[in-house]
Amino acid sequence: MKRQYFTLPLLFPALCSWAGGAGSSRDGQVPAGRGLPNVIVIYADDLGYGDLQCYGAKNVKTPHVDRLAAEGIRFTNAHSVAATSTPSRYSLLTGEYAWRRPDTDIAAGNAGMIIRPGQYTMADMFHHAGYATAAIGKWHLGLGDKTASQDWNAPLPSALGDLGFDYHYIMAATADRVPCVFIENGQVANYDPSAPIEVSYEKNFPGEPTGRDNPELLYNLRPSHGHDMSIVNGISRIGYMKGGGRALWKDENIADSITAHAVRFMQENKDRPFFLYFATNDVHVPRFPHPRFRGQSGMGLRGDAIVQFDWSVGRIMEELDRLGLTENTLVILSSDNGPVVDDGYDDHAEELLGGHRPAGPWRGYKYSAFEGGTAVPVIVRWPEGIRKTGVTSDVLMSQIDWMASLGALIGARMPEGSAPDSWNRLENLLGTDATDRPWIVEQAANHVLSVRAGEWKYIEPNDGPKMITWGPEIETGNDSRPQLYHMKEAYEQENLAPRQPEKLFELQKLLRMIRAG
Ligand code: NG6
Ligand code: CA
Repeated sequence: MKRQYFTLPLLFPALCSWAGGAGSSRDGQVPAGRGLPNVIVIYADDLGYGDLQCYGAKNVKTPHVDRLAAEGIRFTNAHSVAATSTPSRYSLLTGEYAWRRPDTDIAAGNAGMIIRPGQYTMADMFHHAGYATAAIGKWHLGLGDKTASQDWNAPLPSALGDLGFDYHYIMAATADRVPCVFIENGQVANYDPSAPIEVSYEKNFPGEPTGRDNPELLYNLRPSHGHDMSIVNGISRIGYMKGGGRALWKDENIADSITAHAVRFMQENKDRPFFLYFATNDVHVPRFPHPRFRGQSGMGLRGDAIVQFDWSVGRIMEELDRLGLTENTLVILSSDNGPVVDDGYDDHAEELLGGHRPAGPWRGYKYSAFEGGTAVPVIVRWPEGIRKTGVTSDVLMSQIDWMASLGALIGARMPEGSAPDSWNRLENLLGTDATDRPWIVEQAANHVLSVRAGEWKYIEPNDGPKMITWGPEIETGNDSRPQLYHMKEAYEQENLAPRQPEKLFELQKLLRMIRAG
């Protein structure tokens, strides 16, 4: 497929005269003090299409996200690239489909850096256009030059500085995976020399308690599936770790901590364009929101984590207002994959739903080849650049295109071969063109690919089980027969493959072509 970076008619001509970075308003005049727009990607974890009030959520209030939607565009047919975190994040930040690479599955906390330092990333793109760049929050794309051999007691040989981020304050993987410490600019933040850190995904360290052997040491948030290895803060995790001392995060403070670092980054860079990749831990397991959010949703810990997420969004928006940056900041809010209710801790999420539908109208959840795996909320707000606000768009969209689209926005010059799968769909993002992308690809947890084109969806056949085998009751979308659905109904129900062989053949051919690159 042809790259489309430079084909977009320049919507904001002076803004797109990238050299020098001095931008302009819509009409081409350069108002004093105005420059290229700041860009903030707010990337939630496992937040479902139906989890926000503006997407019809019940039992939880999300006023800040709703304000963002009221002042921007809310997309109703937008997709993450994959149904799990690591491949979605890889694709978002590199513009390359994760399934083109063999090593992009859910990463352990001691995975080596998956994006290679030589790859051109979204952060490189902003950095080279003169932006200050930061990654704050969940990373989950590996650190260090090799898997399992990181020395967490010293600066890591490779980290996000090599990927175009001027600043980072991140969790190596997820809150349910060790090491449970923040990494700031390539080394453990708040490092405690009296408690050296050791990490293994193979065996425990002698004498260290685990959830499996010492359940009496756990808070009442117990594992329901897996998650029975090292205990940190009374919660057992995936993987083993020792040490950490005062560097260990407190689960109830993660949202406060990353939000405070994001706010500080904005303050420090208020006078120059910045790119902030703000990847929240909410609403991934273990859900352990701060006490001030407890009981706020009526849905227990999962709902309260949504309230906490909304608070973080509100805090970022409040700071933009305070700094006078709201008008010229483009905020994109989304999630890395579809929702999951029970994801391995017994937090009563299932029984407390009370009619709430985390995936909205879609079938399936996180991990699934059905739409619920990758159908995610997407909200874009940019007061200075978006004319029609408070509207919805049902344009078919994939996060794979954000790199080239944002590149077009800032007039980036990208090296040949970078972001190979990303197309410039900026006009979709800004609401000036509602033409669907001709097709998008979705990746399920087991690498099964689906393609959406026009009104149709094809899921390739595979012999995997119909339900996830290792835990929660989630439909995988697997079938040994090819599946073809008409997407007029959101919920994939009737497999039309036997009745529509020509359409099936057309989509199979399309997927073969996409795979071949
Ligand atoms: C699974 C974990 C799940 C979650 C997921 C990654 C178990 C039983 N399940 O293996 O809890 O951590 O990996 O989620 O261990 S993701 O959103 O980061 O992809
Ligand atoms: Ca996720």
